Amino acid sequence: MVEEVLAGLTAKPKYCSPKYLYDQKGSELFETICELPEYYPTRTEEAILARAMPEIAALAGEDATLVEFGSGASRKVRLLLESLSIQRYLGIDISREFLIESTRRLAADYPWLEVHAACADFTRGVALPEVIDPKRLVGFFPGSSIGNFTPEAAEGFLNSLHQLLPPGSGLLVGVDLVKDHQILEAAYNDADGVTAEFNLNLLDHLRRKLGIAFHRERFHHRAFFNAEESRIEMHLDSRTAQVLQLKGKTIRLREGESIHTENSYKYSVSGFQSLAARAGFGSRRVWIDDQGLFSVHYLTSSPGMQLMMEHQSQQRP
Ligand code: AVJ
Repeated sequence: MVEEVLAGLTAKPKYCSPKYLYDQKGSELFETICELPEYYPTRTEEAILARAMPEIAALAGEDATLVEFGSGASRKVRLLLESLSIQRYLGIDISREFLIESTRRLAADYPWLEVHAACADFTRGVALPEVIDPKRLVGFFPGSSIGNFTPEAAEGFLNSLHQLLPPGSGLLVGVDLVKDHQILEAAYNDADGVTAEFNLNLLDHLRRKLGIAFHRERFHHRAFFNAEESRIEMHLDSRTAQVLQLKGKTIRLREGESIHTENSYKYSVSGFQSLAARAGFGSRRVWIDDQGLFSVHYLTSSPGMQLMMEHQSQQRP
């Protein structure tokens, strides 16, 4: 963690991985963000999932293992567990206490469900714990968390999932869509300042974990849509010139200099489908809300096979 953070804070321009937003407090703040009126992704995705559930259940089939990447509070997965014939669930998250708490709750609420939890940073690659017999998996990657990766890294991540998922497996991914810039920017600059607090909490997290003496009032939250890159950028801007110390290294910030803390890429439906295709996935089905705010994709491995089957069925009289 020291090496990674130090590399980011001494780079030009400065950055810090968004995963450091998610300590216990950060995970809680994110849950609050999900309920904000400006933050449309969560409720929109939940509505899409609820409406698509019969179809998702049909696509997922019987006795697959459900694997959730970045499970957080494991709220959305409840929608799946209610409707799918799933006996086994694995939640993967970087925030340990949060993961344990939420998977415990799942286990209590669904007594028939075999629940596993893996505390891991899946951005560094994915492997499954040995208890998971990977016959057929349904991956669940909701919330447009995939938007935190650059498109290149997203492709790489999907590719590693593609190699992990045995044939017949599926991947259900939530992807936020490009839209009116005002709607996008409002979602990351809420009136109550919860997103600002979420961003600034990263400093508290680094202080606690690494002992960097941050004065959080010397920073402020800034988020905007970068149209060229099709992404929301979140930054912590330094209000003053300041010097920080980390493990004997000096980090200098100019007045107005920023630490780039998060990217949240926004895609078009076809843009995301071609990215998935480059990673080896076929797009089986996509659902979008009426206002075109958010998309949920059901991807399957072996797209070649898929195309062949569709072709054959078209040939039949
Ligand atoms: C969890 C990464 C999908 O990018 O919208 C919310 C995180 N950051 N508000 C997003 C986030 C600021 C969120 N993701």
